[in-house]
Amino acid sequence: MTLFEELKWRGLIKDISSPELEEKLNKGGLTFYIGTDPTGDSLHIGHYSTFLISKRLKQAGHNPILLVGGATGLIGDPRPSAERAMITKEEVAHNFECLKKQAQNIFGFEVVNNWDWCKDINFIDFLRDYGKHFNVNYMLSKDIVSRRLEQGITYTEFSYMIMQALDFLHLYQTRNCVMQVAGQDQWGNMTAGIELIRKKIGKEAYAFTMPLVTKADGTKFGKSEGKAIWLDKKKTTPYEMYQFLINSEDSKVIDYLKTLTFLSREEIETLEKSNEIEPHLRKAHQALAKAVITDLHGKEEYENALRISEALFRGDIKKLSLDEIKVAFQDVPSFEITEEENIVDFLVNHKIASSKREAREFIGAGSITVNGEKVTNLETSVTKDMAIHKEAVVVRRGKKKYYVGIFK
Ligand code: 383
Repeated sequence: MTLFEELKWRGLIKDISSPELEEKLNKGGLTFYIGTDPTGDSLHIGHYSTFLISKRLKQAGHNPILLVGGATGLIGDPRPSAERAMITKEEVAHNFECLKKQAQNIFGFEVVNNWDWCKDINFIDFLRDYGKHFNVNYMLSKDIVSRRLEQGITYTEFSYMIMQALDFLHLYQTRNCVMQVAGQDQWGNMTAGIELIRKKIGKEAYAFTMPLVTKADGTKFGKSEGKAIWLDKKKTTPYEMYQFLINSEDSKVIDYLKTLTFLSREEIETLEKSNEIEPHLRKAHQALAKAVITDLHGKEEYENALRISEALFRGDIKKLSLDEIKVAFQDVPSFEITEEENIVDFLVNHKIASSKREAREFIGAGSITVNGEKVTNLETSVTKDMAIHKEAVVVRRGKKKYYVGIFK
């Protein structure tokens, strides 16, 4: 398989600026860049697939540059929905440092900052040197701008594409960077750069995009119950990421293996068969979680996440450390326990049941477990001695609803 064929097979090619690019990609030796704006203090899983392309291209003999937009982050790439709220310069500077460190850690490439070449461009020069090459009609016809016309777009955001275009020109001139890679939402900005390079220096530059990674219903992939899945393990624990990946839809898991991992075609095709004929084994989902978490956070973090998940699945909660319990249950309702009490009172006092009658019904139906053990006796007391490490009481109501009490 050539590089281009592999990228196609993985579903990483959406738009391509010129058919010549296929041969150039297969040949190797291109310097290219991929950019992100410091709008947050961590990359998230939505960025990850695009950024991974830089690793794939590097392995195939190309030279990646990662751009974190200290200047463009101050302006804001227009979103289809609405104008962005401006973030402060201090916040952009802080986010820049976080993203730079993170990108270097995960990808190991050089990071550049467009602030370095934008900060000294004055307004008159900007209009004369760059603005003059942009016909407003051309700018209005860009998808991202035309979608905003009805509700309006400020001059600030309207100018964004010129900034991204001048980055491409700058990197072309200073680094011989001839290609830009991004997600499909960036097509307009990238082609603006190609045009600028052609007009200003008469050179041909290239770009390709990858399709948006989606869920089965076509919506964006990367959120779990409204929360983004971050690459920073302080914001999304490896356990949370494990849960997110292991719960991927069966119909999408193979796509995610292709875009988010370096597993080979043979390995992925074997998993694809398994996903078809023995989906209950969830081999593809497990391989996805293992590969992504190991690549991002290392083997040990993956094994911890797996251990927590398996302990919860089997009801072996007692084997977990207090820290693991806190990680595993960080999103479930939690409370402090101030005294030992009878299980019925306990369930009512901590709002696990709405009345004593309901509490007795739950227990009678066998739907209450405490630290993995089913409670059947209405006289049971919840004591420090039964708490895990004499501190934690994990209550499960029904199949899925968890609560965690911590003894004071
Ligand atoms: C800024 C200056 C450049 C080149 C690129 C940029 C950033 C770009 C952008 N990218 C997105 C972001 O920052 O807004 N204008 O969140 C996302 N990317 C990548 C990918 C993606 C895009 O970081 O499609 C998803 O992750 O391109 O939305 O000179």
